[in-house]
Amino acid sequence: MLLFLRIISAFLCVNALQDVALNSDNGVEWVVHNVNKSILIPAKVPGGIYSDLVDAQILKDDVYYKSGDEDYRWVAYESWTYERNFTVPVDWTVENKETLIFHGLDTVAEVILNGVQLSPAVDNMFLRHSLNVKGILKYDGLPNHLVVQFGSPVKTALERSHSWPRVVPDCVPASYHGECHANLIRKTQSSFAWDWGPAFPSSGIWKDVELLTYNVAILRDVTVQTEKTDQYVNNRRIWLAKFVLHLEAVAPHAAVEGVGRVVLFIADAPGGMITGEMKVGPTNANEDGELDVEITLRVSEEIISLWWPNGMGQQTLYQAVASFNTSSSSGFAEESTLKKVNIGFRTVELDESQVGKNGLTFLLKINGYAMFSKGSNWIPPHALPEMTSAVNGREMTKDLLSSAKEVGINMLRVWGGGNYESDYFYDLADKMGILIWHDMMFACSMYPTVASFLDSVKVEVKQQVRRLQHHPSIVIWAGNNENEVALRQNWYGTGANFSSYVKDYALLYNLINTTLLNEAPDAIFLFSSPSNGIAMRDVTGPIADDPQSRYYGDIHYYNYLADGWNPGTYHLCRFASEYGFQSLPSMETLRTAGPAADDWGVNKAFFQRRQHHTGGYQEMIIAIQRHLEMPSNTESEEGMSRYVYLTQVNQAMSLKTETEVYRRGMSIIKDDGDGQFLGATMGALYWQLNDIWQAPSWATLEYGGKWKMAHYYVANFFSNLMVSPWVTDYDELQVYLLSTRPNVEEHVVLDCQLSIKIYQWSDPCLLKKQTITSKLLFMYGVKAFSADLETYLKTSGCNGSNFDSLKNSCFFTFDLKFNQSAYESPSNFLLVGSPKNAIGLQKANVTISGVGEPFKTVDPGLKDHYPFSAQVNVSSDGVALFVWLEAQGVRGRFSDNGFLLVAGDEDEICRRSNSVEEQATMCVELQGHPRCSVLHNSVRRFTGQRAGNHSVPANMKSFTRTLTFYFRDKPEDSTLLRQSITVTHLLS
Ligand code: BMA
Repeated sequence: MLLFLRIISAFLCVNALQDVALNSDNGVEWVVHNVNKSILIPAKVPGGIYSDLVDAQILKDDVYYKSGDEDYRWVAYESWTYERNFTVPVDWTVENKETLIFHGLDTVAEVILNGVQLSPAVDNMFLRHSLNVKGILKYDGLPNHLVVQFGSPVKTALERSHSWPRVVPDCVPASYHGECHANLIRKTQSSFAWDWGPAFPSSGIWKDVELLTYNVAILRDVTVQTEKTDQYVNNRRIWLAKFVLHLEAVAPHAAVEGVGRVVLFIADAPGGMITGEMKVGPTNANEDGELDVEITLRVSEEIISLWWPNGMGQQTLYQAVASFNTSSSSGFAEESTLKKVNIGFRTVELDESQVGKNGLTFLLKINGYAMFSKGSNWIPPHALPEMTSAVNGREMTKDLLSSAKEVGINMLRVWGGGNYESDYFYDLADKMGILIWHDMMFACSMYPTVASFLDSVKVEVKQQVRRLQHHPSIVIWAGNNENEVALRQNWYGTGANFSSYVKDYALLYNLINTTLLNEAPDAIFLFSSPSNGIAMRDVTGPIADDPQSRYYGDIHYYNYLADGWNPGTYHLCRFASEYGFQSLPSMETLRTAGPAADDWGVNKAFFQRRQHHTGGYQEMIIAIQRHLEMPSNTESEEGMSRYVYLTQVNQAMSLKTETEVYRRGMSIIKDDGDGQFLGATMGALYWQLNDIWQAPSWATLEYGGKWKMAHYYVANFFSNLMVSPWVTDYDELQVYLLSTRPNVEEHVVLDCQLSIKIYQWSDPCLLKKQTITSKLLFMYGVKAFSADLETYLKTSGCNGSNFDSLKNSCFFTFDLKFNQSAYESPSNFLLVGSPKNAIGLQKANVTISGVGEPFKTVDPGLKDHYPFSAQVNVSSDGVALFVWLEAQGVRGRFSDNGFLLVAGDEDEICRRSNSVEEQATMCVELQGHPRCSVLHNSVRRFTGQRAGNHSVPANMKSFTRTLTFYFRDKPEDSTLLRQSITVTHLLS
């Protein structure tokens, strides 16, 4: 629990380093009360006021239940005081430093010990506060009384809006049902509400508290830069691991004497480790009481493996233990502190090279290899910060990150309106190979530049970067979310004072930039997302002419009015760091929010309140109507359930379409006619991975972790090798074979067979198949096939008197088989017409035909997350589209979902030979099957019978696909899954 471990050299010696936790799990009770003490209840530390009030049943339900966000808002307007008594058992008094350390206080507070107000002031939840208690702390078992008085965060922000210069926007849009002036307080910006989340402006001691006394200096943080050199020993390249041990001395300019050590455990090194040591002093700390000890280790490449992102190689981590021992010649007993970090050897570059007349690439290279960043955006997984901590948020964090890894995500952007996450989060990202693009916590706002605010931000950046820098997963830092584009495009009415806002903008983000680079000289820092990148900042200054330029840096792209299923809606860019579509979470998840029977309906107050994006429901309805049949009634539980399903189909299809545009864009360089080149797209991070509560949002994972349909689609469109078909705006069918595998492997060219299969909506059996032999190139895309769509449909046997009806009669599936057996890619499909216009699209009977007994999952990649699995058969007698299986009440997921179900070549329903006689006989058997109607004449000719008079054997009518269900928990009852699965498809 403590941030560092302690070794007391002269144990039981007084006058030495001591620390003790003051959390509630250490045997002493905290209480919390409001001002007049009408509420006085036990409290948890670390924790938060909403959780305390729920535990004490002052708030009757989970905060997300029904209208909790509205009913419980009073909590945010109160001032809350946390108190406890404690004793210090032995005489701890030391000559020098006695501090009370709060690792996180949310947010504006006064801390009072034994009646004395401690300093410095506390007003930033992202800071660790070390408060001097020397002369105030009582020893020898005497009672100490500790009080933390939080001011209402909402009122504090409001008060600052009166006393500080105005900084827009004043409030979040009314549709968020939020609070005002979040930008004036250093607190999770989305805690005052967002377009996907509720306002729960919390108060509390949300991280650990400890009491620490020492005489000379402690080791606070360790940063490490791994650097690949051009030096060789025995022909093997040398890496440097440059450690900086950040010491906190007892006082500014205090003299420090001692020894810093680093032990890096590498199994193949002689003795299993490499060590380094640095003698210090006596040396004086700086004016902040800090002293850095640098220790550089030389590591031959021979004994290490590189760290790679997910999908590019292994994530090899090495443990380093850094320690600092003060020397007894300083006049005090030795004090020793140590810290463990896992490090990885990898290089990161952001390649911004010239493309065309004006334009730069924006591509990450890891270990020298270009990578396509595939990922999403991370928001706080809960509105209450205490729920996301390393202790309470472990299970949730692991579940969400595992779900990201399983679908091929190799990068997450920790979005700037949320939090700096727990150490646990970044440890997992390191282990899973999920690169982190880290925004600093500023979003969708202008920010103050009053001195106290800037001072606090400087400390925030320094502390957070020192805490996080060693993680190999963190590769990019950005100053904020969308503040540059907001300023350039006058989102918040900054136009009239543009130059003064630009000045303030530069002041804040230059400060952040300098502070970051001071701590992490090799860090990649972007002022904002989106931005034109680093190189262009030298040209355009802090605010680019067009931060959304498609020729530079990253873009955010949203277009809710255009057709999301049409690739022509999207534009090539260098890197899309945000794009997305709303959908609703499952009925099962929505039910946990407690809607009453008459709350169901998108126009009902209950669901209106949860939709914070103005016009969101209507936008989804319009999008659905373009391609699917919208239920006439959304104002009932049944209507909502259909609407939920359709919103998820629309989100999945739109995200698939847009992401495939970016993936094909990797290998496209297209002259836009102006001498500038579009394309060379090297990243797609969709908005957003996870949800904060049960509400409509852009997330692909629901609150609680359940996969929406779109998340199953992510697994396909982020697969390393894939086939990507599309129709150009001049009606050419093009099929790309795409690879995001780096060229590090044995093969750079794979021989493969592309099968293009054409089906009619009226028939689950193949109409025509064409197989093409092609090559697939690693880290590239090749156009393997193109044809005029109209001609292709006609010559394939699709029916239709005009192009539109041709497009609506047939659809395509695509398979890729590799000669090299180690490689595989998922199938893909292409709907050239809209399902609702499809000619002959019929109602298929889709059933769950068998659910097997659960067995232990053996796949090494999945067994930690899903210990058990079971087989599930899905049968259909016709084409079924967007087949959606749900296991209600059982946590887990299917191996595939939301899929297109057609018969395979081998299915009996399609058993045919070239002989017309056999076809005719088959049709007699398959009476009623649509395919047979066209063969009636042949049937009569060869059998002398009318096709309609024969019965069909049951087993010939349908075809079956087997899926796996992966359980999150060990199944208690094997019948539960069987009973819980429901199936929905387009026309069911
Ligand atoms: C982006 C994000 C968020 C927002 C999302 C959806 O611009 O940065 O601010 O939630 O759009 O509107």
